[in-house]
Amino acid sequence: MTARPSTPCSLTRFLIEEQRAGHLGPDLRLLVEVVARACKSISIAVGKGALGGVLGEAGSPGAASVNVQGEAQKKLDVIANDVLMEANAWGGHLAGLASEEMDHSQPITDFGVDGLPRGDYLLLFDPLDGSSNIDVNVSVGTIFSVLRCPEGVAVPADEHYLQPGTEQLVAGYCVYGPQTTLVLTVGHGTHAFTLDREIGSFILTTRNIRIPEQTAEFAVNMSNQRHWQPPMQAYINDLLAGKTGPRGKDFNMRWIASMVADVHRIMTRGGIFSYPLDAKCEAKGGKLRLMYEANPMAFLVEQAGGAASTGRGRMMEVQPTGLHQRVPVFLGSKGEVEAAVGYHHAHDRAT
Ligand code: P6P
Repeated sequence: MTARPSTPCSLTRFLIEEQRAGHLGPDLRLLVEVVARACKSISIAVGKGALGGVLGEAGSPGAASVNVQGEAQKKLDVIANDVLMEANAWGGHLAGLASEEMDHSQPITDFGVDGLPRGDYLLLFDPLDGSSNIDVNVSVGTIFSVLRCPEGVAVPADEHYLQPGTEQLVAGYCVYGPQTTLVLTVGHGTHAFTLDREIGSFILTTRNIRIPEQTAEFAVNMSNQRHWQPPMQAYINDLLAGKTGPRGKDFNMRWIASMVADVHRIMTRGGIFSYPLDAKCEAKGGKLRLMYEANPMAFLVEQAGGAASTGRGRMMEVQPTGLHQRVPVFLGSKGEVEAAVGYHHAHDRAT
């Protein structure tokens, strides 16, 4: 008998297999499906660009809409946030959700859907990261993280979200680029699913992503160099010295200024991504947000054999103190992250 052609593995089938393997329960599986469906809708909106009237700033002329971060909101920021809110309003899998675009978290009871059961999970997301790139047609993405709602908490408030990254049950991002690709972990490896637009399904394209331990490629915004702390100055100077310096090899640099796109490159071919403390963001604790950017990316990277650090400690062990807390970020190829952390530890020992 000739072997049947292996049918592509859809996200749905993958999640059912993960459920059968005991890696997640039915409610969590359905929550991931809801988020993935929302990402498909966001992908369509992003793909329309100027044709969909979705480019540019949110709000009215002269009265731009600003989010809790103090950043001007793009129309697509608001659209993506609304899509994720609406998708989860009726699902019954959540106890609450939190978004980069909302000042505070929202318990599911605020959604006013009669008889909606309270789920066990807290969903955190950056609905459209890198949105400053939208108007110039550069890849952007959605980042999400799932925590368990603490036992006995009927109506979760911000403090119930303040769990270290090691408590995450699920993390993922969806990058809206030449392909729309969902990268997901439920705690058993990191896997990539590419959207087949003809059938409208995410199809498994890479099972068990492995990030190379070593790299010769770094991603940082070099225009901040004069604002960095001494260990970051020393680290990057040695990368730039290449073969002539202590690292003994030449390095390449990439910076897309869209975290999801930069991280996806690292998932694909290795590298180190960094947004360190600098004199401009030091007072705020950093540029990137811990709960819905750094922690989900850290979970995904660690599950792919990489590492994620604040420069002085494991990212996922940071005890959060605020829903929109910011942190310095080093993530990617494990050997290179360890090298960067080594510069920080050497500096701290010497001072
Ligand atoms: P800069 C996008 O605004 C973002 O939050 C990340 O996606 C990205 O890595 C970073 O900020 C880019 O920051 O200072 O280079 O514009």
